[in-house]
Amino acid sequence: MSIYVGLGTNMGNREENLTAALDILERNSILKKKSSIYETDPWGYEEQPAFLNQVVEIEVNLEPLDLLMFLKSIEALLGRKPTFRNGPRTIDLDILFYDDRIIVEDQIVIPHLFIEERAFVLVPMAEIAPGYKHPILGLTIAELLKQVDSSSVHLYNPRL
Ligand code: PH2
Ligand code: MG
Ligand code: MG
Repeated sequence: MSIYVGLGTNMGNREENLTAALDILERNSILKKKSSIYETDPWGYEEQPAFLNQVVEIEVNLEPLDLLMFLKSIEALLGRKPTFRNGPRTIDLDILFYDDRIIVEDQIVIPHLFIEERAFVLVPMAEIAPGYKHPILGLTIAELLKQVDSSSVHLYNPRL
């Protein structure tokens, strides 16, 4: 089983948001791999603070839609308020991939949209799963990463 979840945050104490989300995730699933934390320029809507992004691999006994509901409940618990598409958020938890499943429904789209354009997803995911093949595009994460500009994604070191 290979489920990849992307985490993003650019409001409040960003590090604490990641830690709190991973704590809850860890208590309800098996956390198999965890990327480093990256600080990334906002993508899609640029007039907002920089994000921290991370990707984890989990194992969990939930079907995609149930996993989505669970992730949304974590977002709500951590105080996420609705904003707008690509807008600022306390914490965002996205199912990037669920094994090699392809799901396109009103409530859920897997693989997550635009992964191939988002260095803030590809860089952290390449750290933990470079060989994972995108089930629609047929290219690995490492191959997709080569095709994007990742200059706006920096390893995060809070002591700098
Ligand atoms: N999430 C978005 C839109 N833009 N940009 C960065 N750098 N990181 C994100 O997590 C992010 C974004 C929508 O979820
Ligand atoms: Mg998102
Ligand atoms: Mg989301």
